[in-house]
Amino acid sequence: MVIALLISVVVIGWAVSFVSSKPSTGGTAQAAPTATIVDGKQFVDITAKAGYSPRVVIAKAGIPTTIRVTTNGTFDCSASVVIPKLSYQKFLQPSGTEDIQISAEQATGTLQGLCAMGMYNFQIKFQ
Ligand SMILES: [Cu+2]
Repeated sequence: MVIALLISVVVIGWAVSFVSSKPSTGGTAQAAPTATIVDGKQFVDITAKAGYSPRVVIAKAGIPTTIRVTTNGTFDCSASVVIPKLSYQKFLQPSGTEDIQISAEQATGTLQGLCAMGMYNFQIKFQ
């Protein structure tokens, strides 16, 4: 009796964890936009204005990538982009586009970009 109860608790616990973990992984993959790939080159579009959007982009690892940051009347500090892993730091024009080139070797793991003050951020997840 006790053993049967124990087994059912374990089975229910396993079923609950399986069911609850499945939508969360599927959910994040669907929610985050993916990078565009054209002729073997990858493009990640980020808009900088009062923060960054999208906040998370899923990209393919190991291929040359261009991060294209677009400003459009951006007078807040999201125009000053810092990408610590690339030792990249630049004040962008209030309106325009800035291409940040990443080599295939650099396109790995999670790349985080920040405003100069660190209050806004975006992530590119290479996978
Ligand atoms: Cu800031």
